[in-house]
Amino acid sequence: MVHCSRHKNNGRAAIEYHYHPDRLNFPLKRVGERGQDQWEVISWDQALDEVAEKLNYYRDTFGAESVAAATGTAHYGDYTWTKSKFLNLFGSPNNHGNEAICHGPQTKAYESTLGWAGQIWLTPGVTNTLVLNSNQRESAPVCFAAIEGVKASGGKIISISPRFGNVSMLADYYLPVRPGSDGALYLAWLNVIINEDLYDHEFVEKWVVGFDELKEFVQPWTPEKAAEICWVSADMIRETARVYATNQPSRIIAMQSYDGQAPNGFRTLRCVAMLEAIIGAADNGCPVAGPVNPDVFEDDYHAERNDMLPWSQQVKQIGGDRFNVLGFPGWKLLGEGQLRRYGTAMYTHWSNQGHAPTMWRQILDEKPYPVKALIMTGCGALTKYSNTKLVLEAFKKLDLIVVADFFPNANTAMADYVFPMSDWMERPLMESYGASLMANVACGMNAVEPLYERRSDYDFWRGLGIRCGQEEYWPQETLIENHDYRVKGTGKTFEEIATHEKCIAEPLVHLGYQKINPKTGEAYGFATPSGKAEFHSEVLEKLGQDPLVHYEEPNFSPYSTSEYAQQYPYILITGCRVQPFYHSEHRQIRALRDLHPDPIVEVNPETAQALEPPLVDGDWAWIETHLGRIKMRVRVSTAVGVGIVSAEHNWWFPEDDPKLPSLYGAFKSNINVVLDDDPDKCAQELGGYTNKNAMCNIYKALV
Ligand SMILES: Nc1nc2c(c(=O)[nH]1)N[C@H]1C(S)=C(S)[C@@H](COP(=O)(O)OP(=O)(O)OC[C@H]3O[C@@H](n4cnc5c(=O)[nH]c(N)nc54)[C@H](O)[C@@H]3O)O[C@H]1N2
Ligand SMILES: Nc1nc2c(c(=O)[nH]1)N[C@H]1C(S)=C(S)[C@@H](COP(=O)(O)OP(=O)(O)OC[C@H]3O[C@@H](n4cnc5c(=O)[nH]c(N)nc54)[C@H](O)[C@@H]3O)O[C@H]1N2
Ligand SMILES: [Mo]
Repeated sequence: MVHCSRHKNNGRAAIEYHYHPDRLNFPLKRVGERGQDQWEVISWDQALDEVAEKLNYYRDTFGAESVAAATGTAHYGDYTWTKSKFLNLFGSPNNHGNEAICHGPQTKAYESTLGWAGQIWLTPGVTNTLVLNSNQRESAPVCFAAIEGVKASGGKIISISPRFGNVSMLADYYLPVRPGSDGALYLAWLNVIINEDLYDHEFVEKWVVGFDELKEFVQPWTPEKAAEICWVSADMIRETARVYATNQPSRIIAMQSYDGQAPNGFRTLRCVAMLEAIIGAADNGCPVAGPVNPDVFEDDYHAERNDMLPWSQQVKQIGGDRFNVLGFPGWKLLGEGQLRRYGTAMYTHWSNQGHAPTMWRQILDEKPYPVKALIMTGCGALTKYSNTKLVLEAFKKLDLIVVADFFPNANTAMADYVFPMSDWMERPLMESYGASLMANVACGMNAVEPLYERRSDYDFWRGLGIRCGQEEYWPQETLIENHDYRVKGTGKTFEEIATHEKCIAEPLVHLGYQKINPKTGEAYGFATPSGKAEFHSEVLEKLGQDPLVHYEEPNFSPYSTSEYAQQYPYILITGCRVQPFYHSEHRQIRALRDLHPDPIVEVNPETAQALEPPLVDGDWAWIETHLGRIKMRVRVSTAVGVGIVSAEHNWWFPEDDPKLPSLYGAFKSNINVVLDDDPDKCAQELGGYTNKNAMCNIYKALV
């Protein structure tokens, strides 16, 4: 329900997916050299026994922190908290994922400002003005339908994006912002809304900490100043700020366009949270959903057993001390207010991660301690992370790589053990986003029993857990028994909910911060340390981060690195979603691949014409940065502005050679091969690396 393409509603493709001849059906153990595609089929018991024996050995010899896990976006609710629970009980703080560049910056920006994650999806019927990037029809079709609803009922749509996409077509205002510069634009919106007195005085006086400081800070940020930085006219900035503030209720839904920006993503999203607050929209029109009541549902925060990992291990988290808003320090400080207000906090899976780019480097130099094993469930490390060749070098150095997945891919090709996972038709699903972005838990029964030896992520982590001394903590033998246990507070079984309501939903409470807590007789307030909306954030200050906001010129930009820009003159945005695919997935599903056979790079006609030789539609082109080059197929399109290049992400070719150095063509067309992840250039707060505002060269590929 959350990421709409995740459950692949295309019926024809679902059947193909389920019975696909390439599916992983049995556990595999590597027999030849790593990366040579030589395997032995073994039983689950043997595979789990052998992996657990090695993990126990690493823990006893090098410390539990020498075992790390990495995951990606959540498909199935049971792979998120199970991994965190295993790690917490095992003693390792090293949980890695995408949150430095996925929704982490947004989540943390809202948490630090308003106490809980902002909703990234649109609730139908509550909006007059919508501010969006441009691609929801591909990335979030349900949200797109709601956007169309807003439009149909006379609402205003402001699309801010360097790429004119399906949302821009509906827009009343289209702002072709320079990639990576949205922060400057929003500072100018704050300037206009404050100076033209368009803000909610009562809210600001009663509920905001740091308003005067912000007011002073944004004074130099006139629309004229922002216009020079953002490439959007001052008049347009002024007019859209007024529309946003006056044509209420208003929402800003930015999604990965800001999350994927370094160094500004987090700060830009702090501006967004402050804008929602000063116009009086905080917790109104539901940007702050809050969690599902933990008395009714055992949420992920509790299921993860975060109480079990001692501080002495937490401090060993890789990159957690440096990129501390996403690491343990920030998670714990933000959690204090949340526990007070809601009785629960954001779960670690998404909200507390180590820094993957730092981990690859630590695997190679073993400082300050060695990392021996990496377990990946739901993680395309060799497709999704920037600087992918470095990731491969790190893989080669690891003693043990374990991958649980549905299909063979570059990661399984480099693994020592591969576990076959059950798909969404075979697994009783409980999507517990109640612990993060939305106040509901979606439930659905499996349609069929798993084929062959496919099992769930719950089975995988529980299987390892009971072999690593955690038996007493995993009492429910099956996933469905565990679901029953977690929904016990509703007085129903999981199957009853999954068959009838299909959801455990909290009634949405508007202006919940104003409601009186019967236990104290005082208003609940926000889940921040002060109980107010914190423009000056106490948590950020304690973490040594900027407690307010500021804007920095991106590391790679026509302005900040003029020498680099001469060699790599085009601004590169990446990862604009396309409907048949979910990140690296579905390239082997004929029904879907036929819709979109090649990796596409979009180039403006003027840019394409000016190249020597010129690029025409259907050409293959090299995209090059200081890290090398990859090849994609050209679409000449006015959707992107002159000088901007938009490349798809996470491409590989299941039809290619599985062995090294090819690894299913993982280095041929994946834009991440040429994107930088240097920790010194990462965003200070969460360690985000840039995949929305890099620089590149592009030229015709003659072969
Ligand atoms: N089909 C499909 N759907 C998906 C996914 C998928 O892989 N496939 N992935 C899911 C996941 S995990 C995520 S995080 C979401 C992401 O969801 P979205 O954020 O909607 O992702 P994109 O499609 O990348 O859209 C980003 C938009 O931002 C624009 N953009 C790029 N750079 C900038 C910039 O600097 N400023 C501004 N203002 N705009 C910019 C791009 O032109 C693009 O239109 O999608 C989810 N949905
Ligand atoms: N250049 C660039 N790179 C990007 C992005 C971008 O916009 N531009 N977007 C980034 C973002 S926002 C994200 S979220 C990441 C996505 O990164 P990932 O989520 O890691 O996506 P994939 O690379 O598709 O790898 C996921 C793997 O997990 C498997 N899998 C899926 N669900 C499950 C499950 O429930 N259990 C198990 N065991 N396996 C499962 C899939 O088959 C697949 O092989 O990519 C990031 N990378
Ligand atoms: Mo994401």
